[in-house]
Amino acid sequence: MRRIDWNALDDAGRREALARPAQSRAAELKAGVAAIVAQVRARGDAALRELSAEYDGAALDALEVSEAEFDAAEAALDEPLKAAIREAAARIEAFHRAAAPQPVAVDTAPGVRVERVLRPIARVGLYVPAGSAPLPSTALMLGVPARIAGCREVVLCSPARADGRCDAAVLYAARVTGVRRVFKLGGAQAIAAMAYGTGSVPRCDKLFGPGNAWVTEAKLQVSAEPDGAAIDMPAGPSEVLVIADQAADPAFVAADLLSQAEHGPDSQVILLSDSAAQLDRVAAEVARQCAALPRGAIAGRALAQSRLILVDSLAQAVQVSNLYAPEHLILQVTQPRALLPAVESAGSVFLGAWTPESVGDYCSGSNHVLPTYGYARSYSGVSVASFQKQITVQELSADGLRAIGPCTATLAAAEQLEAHRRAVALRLAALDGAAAER
Ligand code: HSO
Ligand code: ZN
Repeated sequence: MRRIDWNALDDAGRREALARPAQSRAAELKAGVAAIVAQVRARGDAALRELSAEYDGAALDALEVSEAEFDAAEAALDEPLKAAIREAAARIEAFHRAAAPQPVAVDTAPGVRVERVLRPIARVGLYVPAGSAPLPSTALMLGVPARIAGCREVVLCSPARADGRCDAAVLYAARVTGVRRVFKLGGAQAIAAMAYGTGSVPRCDKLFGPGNAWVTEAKLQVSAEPDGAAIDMPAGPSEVLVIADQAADPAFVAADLLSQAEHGPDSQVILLSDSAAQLDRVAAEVARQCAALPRGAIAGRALAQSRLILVDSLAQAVQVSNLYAPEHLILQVTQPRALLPAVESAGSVFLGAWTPESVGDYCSGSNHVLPTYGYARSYSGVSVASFQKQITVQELSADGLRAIGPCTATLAAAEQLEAHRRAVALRLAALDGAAAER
C-alpha cells in the first residue's frame, strides 16, 4: 500500500494521489461492444444464443428462466440463506418506501394550483452480474425499488453458468422482489437485448445495475442512441474511502478496506488518517488479514493500487474525501456525526465503529448501487425515484389566470413570442367581455 503525506504534496501531486486508474474505453472495447449491439439488433435471439455460447460457454435453449427453474432454485437453497434474503428485502423495502418521493400540490397564487405527480417508468431492465461472485444482493437492490415504484414490466438479466442455469440465489432474490421475467444473459448482449428488445426479451425504457467494462460500455452506447434506453448512471469499479482517527480499531479498519478490495483487482481502496501510527497499524493488519482470505489474491492486487494518506486533521480528511467523491465513505472516528455536515460528495456514508460497509452492501436498508469513479459529485445512488418519472400538472381558475396572466404576457412580449402572449391575452379579453355582459 502506497504511503502519502498529503501536506507534502503540491497540487499536481494531490491530483495524482486521488487519481483513479484510466477507465478502459479502449477503441477495441468500444468496437467489440458496438459489434455485439449491432448483432443483437439485427438478429435478436439467434445472436443472443451464439454470443452466450461464445462468452458464457452456455448452450441455451430457452433464454428465459422457467417457473420450474425458479422452483428448482428455491428448493436447492438452504433455509438460512432464503431467510436472510427475505430479511434483507424487508429492510430494503422499509427504507426505500420511506424515502420515496411524494406527490406535491401547491397554490402558487390564489386559483393557481401546481402539482407534481409520480408515474413509474413502464418497462425497466435490471442487470445482475454473476462473474467471479454472483450477487443476489444486487437483485434485491434493484428489484425492491422497481416494485415500490410500480413498474409494469420488470426484466432481469444475469449470465448463465456453463451448465445453462442462473445462480440459484439470484433467482430466489428476484422471486422475493416479485421479478418474474429473468433471462439467462450476460455482458453487452444482455444490455443490447433489453435496450432494443428481441423475440424473447422485452424492450426496456431504462436499464439499471453494475457490470464489468463490457456491460458499462454497452450501457453507455445504448443510452447515447435516441431509440436506445436510458441508464441509471455510468459505473466504474467499486470503491471505499475510510477516515480513521488514532482511536479506531485497526482490525476493523483493515477488515473494511479488505471487504472492498476483494470485489476485484480494480477496486479502489483509500485510507486517510491524522495519525501516522494508525496508518502503520492498519497496514500491518491488512497484510495479516489478507493472507487469510479466500479471495486474498484478488484483494492483494487491489491493495497494490491502494493509498494510505496522512492528513493533519479530520477536517482536512473530509476535504480530501470530498475531492475524491467516494462511492462509500466510512468514518471510523470517535465522533463521526460531527464530521457529517462537512461531507459533500459520497454515495453512501457509514458512521462509527459498528457500521461496516458490509451492512449497507446487504441489509441495513440503503441501496448498494451507488455512483463510482467520482460521479458521486453529481449523481446519487439508485432509489425509488430512479424508477419513476415526475410529471408536473397545473390548473388555473379564471381568477388564477387574471392573477398571473399579465406576468406571462410581459415575459412573452420580452421574448417576442407573440403567440404565447395572445394565448393569455385572448382569454383575459374573454373574461373581461363576460364580465362586461353581466
Ligand atoms: N460493495 C458493492 C456491493 C456488494 N457488495 C454486493 C457485496 N455484494 C458495491 O457497492
Ligand atoms: Zn461489497
